[in-house]
Amino acid sequence: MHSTQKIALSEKLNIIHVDMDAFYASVEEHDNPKLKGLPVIVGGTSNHGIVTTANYNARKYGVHSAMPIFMAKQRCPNGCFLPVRMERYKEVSKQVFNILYEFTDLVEPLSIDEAFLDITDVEDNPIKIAEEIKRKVMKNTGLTLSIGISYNKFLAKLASDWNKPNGLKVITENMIPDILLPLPVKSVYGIGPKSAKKLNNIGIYTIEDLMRLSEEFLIEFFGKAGSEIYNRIRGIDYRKVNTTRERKSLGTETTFSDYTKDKDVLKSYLHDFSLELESALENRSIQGKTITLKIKDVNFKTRTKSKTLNNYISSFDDIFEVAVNLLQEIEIEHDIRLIGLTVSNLESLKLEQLSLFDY
Ligand code: TTP
Ligand code: MG
Repeated sequence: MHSTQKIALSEKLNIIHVDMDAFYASVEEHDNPKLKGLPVIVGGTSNHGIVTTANYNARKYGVHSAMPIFMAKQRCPNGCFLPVRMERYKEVSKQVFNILYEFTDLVEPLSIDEAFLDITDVEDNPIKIAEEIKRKVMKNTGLTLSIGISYNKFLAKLASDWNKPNGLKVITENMIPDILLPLPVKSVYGIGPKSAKKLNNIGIYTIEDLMRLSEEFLIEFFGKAGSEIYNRIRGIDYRKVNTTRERKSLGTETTFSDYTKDKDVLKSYLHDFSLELESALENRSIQGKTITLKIKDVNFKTRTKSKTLNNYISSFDDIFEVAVNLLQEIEIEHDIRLIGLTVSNLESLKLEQLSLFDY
């Protein structure tokens, strides 16, 4: 599928939408391989609960999110009904988001298993990026996800939903009519089930029907959102990817006025850098796992040495200790004109905000 989707270089396919497949159920299947191949329904064993999600096998029986458990049991009596293990899903979610942040800082989390990425500044081909995300997520978590690529949020999200599970779909501008026109009105972001019903009542079922309506009519019908909907069904969506984290690394460096190869002098710079980095990390509520020392000698030869730790650090003591060890390991032949220290592989403590999306 991927190779046949040739994309013209001129087209800016800069938005990616990712969404984990049957997320809670897939985590359960992965953690307990005995569940493989069986219909798995997460939401508890009590008849009073509701289904959070069902794996694709259980969906064949008509089980879906938000359905009462008793009904799911009627439809799928042989299903494996499991309790919700939120802490575990959050942990996996964090692993996934950390992978996304390796590609760009421009990540907008939408829920525990879903995000937009703006890849405008990432050099690789968008399909390569998507394949790499899939590969890394599989490697680190054992799970699959679906990815949509396009030039705005609406279309990227539509694309990720296109061939779930484990999908990868690109929507380019020339595909717009074929893809959009037959869709039911409810697939337009901004048209909820109530509005969809109202539209159906006046004989509007598909985007093609919706296209016949004037912008004025849509504004009257939807209020302020009418204009956006008018544009959206024509493939226009100006919404930006709203990031929760600004950067991928934090670093600081200095060029000396007096070149030196005295390690004690260099160490005193690392001391100050470590202090600076500690407060920069604290201000941004982030911590890092990788420390990189950079030196440039009088011949402009640059060398870097990095250490990636098993756990995240943010304190002066920890950063300084790693920095000094790196300095000991690096061989210095000539005088140094520049020294720098960077923390990367950052994790936002703000990712805890994902709990906002708990259901
Ligand atoms: P979704 O991404 O909507 O669903 P999904 O990942 O289970 O399945 P797919 O994307 O392949 O269609 O939601 C992500 C998780 O959020 C889901 O695994 C469970 C939870 N959730 C609820 O708890 N209640 C709900 O009503 C929905 C829709 C999801
Ligand atoms: Mg999902």
